[in-house]
Amino acid sequence: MIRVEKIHLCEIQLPLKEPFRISSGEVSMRRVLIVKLIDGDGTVGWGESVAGEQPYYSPETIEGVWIAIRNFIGPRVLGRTFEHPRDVFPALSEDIRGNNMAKAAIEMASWELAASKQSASLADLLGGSRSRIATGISIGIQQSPAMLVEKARASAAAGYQKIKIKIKPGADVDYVRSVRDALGPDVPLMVDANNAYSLDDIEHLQQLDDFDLMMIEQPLQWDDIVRHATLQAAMRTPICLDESITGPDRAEDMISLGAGRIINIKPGRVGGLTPAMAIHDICERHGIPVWCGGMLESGIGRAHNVALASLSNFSLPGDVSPSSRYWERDIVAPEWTMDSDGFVTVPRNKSGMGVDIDRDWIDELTVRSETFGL
Ligand code: OSB
Ligand code: MG
Repeated sequence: MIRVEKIHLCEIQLPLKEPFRISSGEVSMRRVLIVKLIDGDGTVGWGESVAGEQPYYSPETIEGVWIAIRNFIGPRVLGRTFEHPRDVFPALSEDIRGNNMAKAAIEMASWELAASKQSASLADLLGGSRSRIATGISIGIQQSPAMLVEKARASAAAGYQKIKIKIKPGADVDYVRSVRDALGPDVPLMVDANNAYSLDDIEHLQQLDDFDLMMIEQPLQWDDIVRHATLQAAMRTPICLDESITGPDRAEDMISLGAGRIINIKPGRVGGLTPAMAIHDICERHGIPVWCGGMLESGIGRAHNVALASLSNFSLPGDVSPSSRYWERDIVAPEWTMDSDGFVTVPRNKSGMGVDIDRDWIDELTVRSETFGL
């Protein structure tokens, strides 16, 4: 049972080791909204919002999420008793449209709080069975095929089990061919276009079928399902949807329309862990493999992703790279690490998310904060 009495928000600014470029923009300073929920008995629950600074991935932004939590989402949980954290998402969603990233930050922190309260690991509370998560890397758009090849080669050598290449028109077929030629046929490769194409590009995209890619992620519009079905019918490479899958209904739409064969589940995009698990279950019933995506999360969001990815149908490597891939110093201890076989271990012997918060470091990184409560 949980009953939140206080919500603390803070924005931290974490510099990325190197800028991350996707088709819709670049980020070098990650502005992260951290949520701390405080229960009536003093237990805390941690979460983070995946919203970016600009609405270049989804309509939400860090500023908007802050306001949505303060004005609409926060008041739905404050002072209210929930028997189980699975009851939080329905309470946040009743009559509140969209705002998935704002909902997710509070929803995920509620699960973390509940896990801590019952001295269970978050992975155990979610019912995940894996002890370690197969890990892939997402490589941003590089200036030349040669630079991409260098990054991809280093990633394969580090043990990553999947290499995802960000693409856009002008940095696609030649770039992917260079990597495939350099790394050979056995390295698992995929691409992510973040909406950079339209159905006018069908013939161009068909060239990617030559490279034996695991999948092409979200080639068309961020909210499109129907056109992806047309594209999937014209391509051998499986389409994986990311941006378009905003909830369980969209997953069903993808499956029934044949708009894709794989889903990238990000709990932060779909409103939290409860809807993420619902999507997982739908896909499992339909034989659709899923994997856990990433949004350049700090160690807090990463903890949630790792716990979620321990569920059975997360059968493909996730974008859950270790802390050192992103940050000089993460905000959790121990930091997230990956072994040389490309696995991240699911923490089980600690209650809650399985890592400690480096509060001093968070305080140093904080640029603004706000507490509200009963
Ligand atoms: O499309 O998966 C994406 C990062 C920011 C916005 C969108 C995406 C990404 C990534 C990063 O691919 C994956 C990671 O966190 O390592
Ligand atoms: Mg993506």
